[in-house]
Amino acid sequence: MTRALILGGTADASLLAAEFARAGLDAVYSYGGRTRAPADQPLPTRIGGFGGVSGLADYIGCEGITHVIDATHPFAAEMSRNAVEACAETGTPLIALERAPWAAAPGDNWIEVADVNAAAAALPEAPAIVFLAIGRQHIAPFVAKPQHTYTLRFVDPPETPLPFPADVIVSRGPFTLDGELEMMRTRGITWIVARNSGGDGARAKVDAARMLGLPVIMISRPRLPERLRVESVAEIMQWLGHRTCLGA
Ligand code: 3Y8
Ligand code: NAP
Repeated sequence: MTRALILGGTADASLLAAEFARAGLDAVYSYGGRTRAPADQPLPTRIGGFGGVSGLADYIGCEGITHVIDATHPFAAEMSRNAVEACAETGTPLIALERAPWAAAPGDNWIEVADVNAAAAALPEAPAIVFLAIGRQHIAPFVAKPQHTYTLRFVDPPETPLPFPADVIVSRGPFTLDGELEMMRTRGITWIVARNSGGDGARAKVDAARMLGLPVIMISRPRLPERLRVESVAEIMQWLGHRTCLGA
């Protein structure tokens, strides 16, 4: 009898949860507890870390989990690594639901960098108006470039003082092209820093940058251990041996 653990926190994970609920499958949806009011899911939901690899392995055993689906964000590297280790330890089948990275299209002006430190280093020396579309957790490296005017975008209002002066937009996405164009034009944005999240939920800023001819410092994804990986909910359901209404 299938009992799945969905490591969630993305739009794709929400689509998967809806399909599980429609199919009446037994599953638990898991958030890391990063945001104040995560979206409700149509499945029993847990919020918070497991306590590393051992905590996740214990959870799998105690909860009788038969399959783990890692539907976390491509930059949630620690969670994904822990899932690979805990599933190997417990002999639990694991699959990742992970959308393809965005690829630069004609007209894009991307500077691809390996991580957020390289992204800060890639900004120009001359003062610029920078939209940091990388959330709240990893903005400290930009302290090194105080000459710029920064706009940040967080899911929740900041609870602690920012490490540098910046204007904060509070919005959880998904974002629209018109909304991104409007924001960039009214703020006179000249540079954008983004993670290569992939998917549609945050793609609009990349399309808006191309339309406005703005450079994007694009942070490449962290390397993850080898694991079975698909890009669609239908492939997950097939993997579980369930036919779906998604035409699989
Ligand atoms: C808690 C769940 C949905 C899901 C929405 C997707 C789309 C919008 C793109 C920008 C970039 C960013 C950020 C982003 C995207 C979707 C999706 C996606 C980027 C929620 C959510 C949780 C989180 C955690 C949050 C991080 C932050 C990152 C904001 C819910 C809304 C910037 C990633 O305050 C914090 O600590 C926030 C932390 C991890 C990265 C960071 O370092 O700040 N996501 N985002 C999940 C959990 O607790 O397990 O609250 O409902 C989910 C979504 N975020 O409902 O359609 O599917 O990718 N999320 C990045 O750099 O790309 C926004 O502003 O343009
Ligand atoms: P991370 O750095 O990879 O994980 C750090 C620790 O947070 C994990 O070791 C685990 O703690 C806990 N954790 C993370 N995701 C969890 C989940 N879904 N359920 C239970 N515990 C979880 O994670 P992150 O990058 O901060 O991402 C946190 C959440 O936000 C994930 O759900 C992710 O899908 C979502 N998200 C992240 C980004 C991003 O840019 N990183 C973007 C959009 C959405 P323990 O070790 O104690 O188990």
